[in-house]
Amino acid sequence: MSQDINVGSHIWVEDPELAWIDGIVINTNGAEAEIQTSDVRTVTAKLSKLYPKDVEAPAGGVDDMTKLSYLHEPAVLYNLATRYEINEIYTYCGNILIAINPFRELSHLYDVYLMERYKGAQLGELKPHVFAIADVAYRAMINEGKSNSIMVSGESGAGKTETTKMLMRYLAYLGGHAAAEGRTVERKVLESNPVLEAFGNAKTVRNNNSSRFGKFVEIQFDERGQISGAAIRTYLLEKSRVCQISDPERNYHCFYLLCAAPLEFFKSFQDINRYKLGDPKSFHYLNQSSCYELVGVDDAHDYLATRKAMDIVGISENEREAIFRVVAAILHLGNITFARGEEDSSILQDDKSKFHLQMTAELLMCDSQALEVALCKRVMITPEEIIKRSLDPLGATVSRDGLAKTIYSRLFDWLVNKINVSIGQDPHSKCLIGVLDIYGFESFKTNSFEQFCINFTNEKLQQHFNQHVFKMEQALYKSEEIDWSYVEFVDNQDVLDLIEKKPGGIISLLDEACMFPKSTHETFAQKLYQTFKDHRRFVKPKLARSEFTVVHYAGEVQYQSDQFLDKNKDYVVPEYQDMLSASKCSFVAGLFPLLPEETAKSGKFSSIGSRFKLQLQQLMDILNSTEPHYIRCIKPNNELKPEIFENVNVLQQLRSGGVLEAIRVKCEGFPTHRTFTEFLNRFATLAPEILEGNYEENVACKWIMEKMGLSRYQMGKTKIFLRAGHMSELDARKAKVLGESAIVVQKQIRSHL
Ligand code: AD9
Ligand code: MG
Repeated sequence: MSQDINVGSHIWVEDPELAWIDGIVINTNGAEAEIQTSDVRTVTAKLSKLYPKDVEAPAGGVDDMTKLSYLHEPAVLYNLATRYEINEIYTYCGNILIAINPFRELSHLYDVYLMERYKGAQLGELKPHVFAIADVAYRAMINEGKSNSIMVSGESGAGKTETTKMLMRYLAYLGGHAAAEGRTVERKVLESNPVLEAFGNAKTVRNNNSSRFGKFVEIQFDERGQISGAAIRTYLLEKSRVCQISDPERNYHCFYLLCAAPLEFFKSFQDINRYKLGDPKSFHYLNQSSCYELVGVDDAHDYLATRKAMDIVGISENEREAIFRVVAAILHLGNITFARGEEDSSILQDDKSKFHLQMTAELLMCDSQALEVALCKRVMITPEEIIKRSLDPLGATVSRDGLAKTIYSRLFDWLVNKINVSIGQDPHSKCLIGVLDIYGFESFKTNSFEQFCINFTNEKLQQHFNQHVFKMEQALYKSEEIDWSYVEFVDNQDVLDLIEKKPGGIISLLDEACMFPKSTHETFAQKLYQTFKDHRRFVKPKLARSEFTVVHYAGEVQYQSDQFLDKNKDYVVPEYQDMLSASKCSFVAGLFPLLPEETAKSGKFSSIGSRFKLQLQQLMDILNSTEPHYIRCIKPNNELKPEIFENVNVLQQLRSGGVLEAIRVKCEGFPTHRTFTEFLNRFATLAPEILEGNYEENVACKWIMEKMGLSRYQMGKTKIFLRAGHMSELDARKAKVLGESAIVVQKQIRSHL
């Protein structure tokens, strides 16, 4: 870059606060330049670190990064910031959509009128939009008979879930049964969102409506392009939130909804007295934080809305009643406290605890005596004998929380399953569009097993993105022998090996540790230190006894291993299992189906990490069989407020989402390629004369491009490679030619009549 920069040049220079700031070079001295910045400071910087600024850039920015005259980091950032300022929250980068959270209602952006406009429009013809991406996926599916997927990613609060809902709404609009009323498939698909949000979302410091689970919605279509079924898969619900929250976060929305349930509604069902709820402040699972209400959210209203949505997705009145009864039971369960009994045993602390125990048992319709014993005692099976051991108060509390988490996660799984059964799968569907809304990369002060799994997911998705955008492009260019200077990118296969290789990866070692009774998190960490001491993606932090650092594609993350073993064990205490499967409420009993004798007795632990790895592999298999589309959501600030665009923050997200790398590849490369035959089938109308001559296919392709005045394309061995913008230009010209010939035909017909 630097050779074009002289005194008077408009440039971008690095800035610790703004990431980049524009300025004018006022002096140069060898390899250094003196710059006057636009906020009137004088700074010096290396010439090689400066980037030219496009002074003729359009005032409102460009809607596709590939249209930028200078394509570099500051230009990309400035373009996004400029657009954000005028509420243009969507920008393309080739065919990747970047969506910046407006943190304000932009309802005009999502109305039916706009949906109609995007229907069938070419990508780039209208302003960038989520509808446009959904439309491309839908058209590609219809025209090519191939499944598509749309992957929405970004950090917490970036807008993934909102974006996903827009995508689903648009797909329901395209593939809906216009004339039909009532519980259509698409209506059920859409109404599954508020239901899952009520039970799987919570306020966190990063997002007032944070999804605490990952979600892949597979929408199936029939041969006419109508929605014929759907399947929702969810990943790793954050169970710990049920019994542990920190200020100013909240527990899952459903708890507050139920506490706020309108009285008159309850009276008609005579439930209020049975639930004994009322003030959320009186429940331990809710009062660990001082946040109970959300600004702009009316829990009572949402309670009714959730029940209505539950009805639409096919959850019966009896089931709804049972679901909220279980939710209430969990709140009461959390209020049972223990005191020290004889020796190391524990007893219920006071009358209040007795009352809550009674309430829990009543609501779960199980035996209160059995519940008390199950909470305070544990049966140990050794090869020699069966021992009944008392738990101390701390042990009983841990046991209580374990029960709450198990019941809640079974309830959530039940909801997902019920919704799937109710929507129904179409066994004849050949095409689907998958929409993925999954947690983005996380790096906090303390990172535990959850962050480990989340970041593992992101490594997998990043590899998919890499493979798609980079490897496939490059392999193709290579095989077609076209002129292409290779773009470097960091592959992350080595991190994936570190995490998931079997045997020997972190997950395998964790499973081994969980199976060995004497393991502690410290022995587990020692094993990691030994095994990976020379791995370039693994670091043992100085003075660490049980922490370990993984060098992820998006940065280093230090994990605290102390809860890894516990969190990896998916194990339901047999006493709980027996007690709940004997519940007089068929719904509760159904959440705990009796296990085959051997599984129950073997006490073999099931590994959450390994199961998650398998689930993720299945997800990747589906994604790999589809044509992918990517939406990268960006959170412009951590205050969750409109009009604030934090450069450094945004840049970090562009980097960790692979956007900056993709920009380089997309723009330096050839975003569109077609075989000569495909190209001629599509565009021969632009040069009818070639049909008369006996041209080689590649010559004919060239002819068309030259006739249209397009250059900088490349001819491969079997394909023509187009630069960004070529395809839409050709399509537009074709549409014009076809329009003109249609008018001629119409005129001829009219003159005949
Ligand atoms: V998390 O990983 O589940 O914690 P998401 O899903 O990325 O996160 P979400 O979609 O929930 O974020 O968006 C956060 C909030 O931003 C929403 O509750 C809205 O208040 C706001 N938001 C996001 N996208 C839009 C939008 N397109 N228009 C208006 C939006 N507001
Ligand atoms: Mg979300």
